[in-house]
Amino acid sequence: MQDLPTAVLQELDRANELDSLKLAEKLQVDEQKIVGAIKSLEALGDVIETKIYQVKNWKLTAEGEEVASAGSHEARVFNQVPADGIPQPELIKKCGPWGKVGFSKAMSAGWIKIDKSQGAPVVQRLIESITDTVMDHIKGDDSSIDDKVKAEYKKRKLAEEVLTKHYTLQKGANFTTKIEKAPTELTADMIATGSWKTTSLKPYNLDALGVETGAGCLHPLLKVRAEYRQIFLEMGFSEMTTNKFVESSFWNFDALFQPQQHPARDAHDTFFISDPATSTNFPSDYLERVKKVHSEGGFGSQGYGYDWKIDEASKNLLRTHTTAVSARMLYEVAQKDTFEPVKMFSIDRVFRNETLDATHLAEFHQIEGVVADYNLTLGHCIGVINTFFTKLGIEKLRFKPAYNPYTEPSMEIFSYHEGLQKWVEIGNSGMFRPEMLLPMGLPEGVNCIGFGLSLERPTMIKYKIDNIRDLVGHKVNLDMVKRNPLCRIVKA
Ligand code: FB9
Repeated sequence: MQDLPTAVLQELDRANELDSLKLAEKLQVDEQKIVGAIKSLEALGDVIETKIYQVKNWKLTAEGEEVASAGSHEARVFNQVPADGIPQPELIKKCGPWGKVGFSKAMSAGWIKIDKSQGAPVVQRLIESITDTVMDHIKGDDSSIDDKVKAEYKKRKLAEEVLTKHYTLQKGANFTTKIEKAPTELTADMIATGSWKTTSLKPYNLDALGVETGAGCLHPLLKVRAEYRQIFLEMGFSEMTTNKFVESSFWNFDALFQPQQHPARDAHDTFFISDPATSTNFPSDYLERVKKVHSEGGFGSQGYGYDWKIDEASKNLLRTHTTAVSARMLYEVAQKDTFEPVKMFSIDRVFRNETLDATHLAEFHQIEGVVADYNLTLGHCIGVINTFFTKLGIEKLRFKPAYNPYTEPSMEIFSYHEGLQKWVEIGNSGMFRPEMLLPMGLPEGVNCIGFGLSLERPTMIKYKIDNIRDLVGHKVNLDMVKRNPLCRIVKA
């Protein structure tokens, strides 16, 4: 069985001129296959000459097919009206989804009328019988339909005019019925025998798209995370280990001097774990110092003066911030024989039982930077944050006093958004309290600054995504993940 391109050439050799539609009928193949063969012959260069022409075809829609088989909507309504009439509500109930259109068309055609002389509306026939011209037209040859009538049927979505492309073929300057597949590569044999001198290699098709790799793709969040991670690394920060999504209330709250009555520790804001519900393995001496600083004070603090309970601190939860990881890491630093300054960062998922909306889910990725050293001040905190955001291309920052349970002073970070022409909050920061640092065992005089922001907010801005559900979750369009551009952050 010869291949289709060869069959086309032989037909052309006989006929001198061909039409793709007629040829498809003659060879009993789908016209698209003929078009494919024509394209491959065109690529051989001047074997054939082609011209494209368009044909407007009258094509019935699904509703048009239904009219062709069951009659027009108006005819079907008319046929439901008996000679002695029918109450209008009964007629509507008897008709299908086509009843409304059919009723109005039958009324405007003068086939039926509504008789209210007896009170309730009754539909009566105005003529004995009808001719269903619409069905005849739809079933028949469209060339007999007047353009105005065609426009009406298109408006009623019974049919549409579809443009189809077809080809006429003629013999080209290099016409031949024998296709020698042009070789696609230069072989050692060609070079050795010299046959390359007389062989015409198949020209490169530089317009051909590459074969799509089935490789995986990085989610936009992970692209932005990589850029932020790079900025921290450039600033000499090392990454904290953040693989514990389940954390104890002790490390998530108590170690941060967040009192046990704090509203954030309520189930309305925090996801508590039922199994395992509690943790019990805490450094006992450290735990006692935390208990004391909460209940009695110490380290220069008056404390909160409440009865601190181990049961509360033992409750397991999904960490509400990566500051829980910072607490663990700072405690590790404090256990070393001699204190060495550290710069640490984390970027990972945190979970909050919050009200969901277009930009907030019950989880997000927190970005956090922490620096611990002797004699750090709020000025250092502002300086580190300025450096971090300047590397992101954001220079106009403002700091506004704020409150966090574990930092004092605390500051919200604002940046001027040129597009919105206003200051927008881009993060939070502060100096960790001595009630947090000293019970850990960090030396007097060691201060610790911290700042944080989310990963989702900058990612949504970067990729112009308005609804967080288009970025994360089960409804995400995977094509977005596949096709979104590289994340290149302007680094200062
Ligand atoms: O990310 C936030 N906003 C933001 C960040 C970046 C951005 O664009 C990039 C610069 C180009 C645009 C916006 N925010 C913090 C501010 C708001 O979006 C806020 O509505 C949402 N916040 C989250 C928490 O909300 C419940 C963002 C998240 C957040 C808030 C605070 C911290 C971390 C994340 C913190 C902290 C902290 C403080 C002191 C010490 C250590 C950590």
